Amino acid sequence: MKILIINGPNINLLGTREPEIYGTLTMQKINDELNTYAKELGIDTEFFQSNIEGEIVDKIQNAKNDCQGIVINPAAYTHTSVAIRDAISAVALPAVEVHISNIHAREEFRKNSFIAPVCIGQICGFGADSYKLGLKGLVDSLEAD
Ligand code: CA2
Repeated sequence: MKILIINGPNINLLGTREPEIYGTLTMQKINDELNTYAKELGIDTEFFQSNIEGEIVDKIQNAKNDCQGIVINPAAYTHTSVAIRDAISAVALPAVEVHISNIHAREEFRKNSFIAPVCIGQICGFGADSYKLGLKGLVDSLEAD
């Protein structure tokens, strides 16, 4: 089983600013820990980060070829992107939306997600652990099918 892990805009800056909201771990450290966890679950992963909406759409479309599911932190595109939502719908791969912060406890504009309705679930508010929790939920769901 191979799962694609997607991170959206500015996630590559994690660990440099706003540690009170996003913690102190860098994206590379989060990915390294998630890769170790994925090995414990017995699955393969591919990591992708982009600050460009169209690149994320292309990556989701291509995932159909060799991945069984997607864990995605769409970052700011969560609240704006019909294109990423449509791409997830189009490929019909199970996806889990994850966020480091609790988007429901922040500004009003962060409470709406264009992506969550086309995902099998959403995990937010558990810091870097949100990725592990999202991956576990996705893998369990795939194995149950
Ligand atoms: O909590 C999350 O995971 C978010 O997806 C993070 C996004 C934000 O736009 C979403 O509403 C919630 C922001 C990504 C990174 O932003 C940084 C800001 C300052 C320093 C480093 C990263």
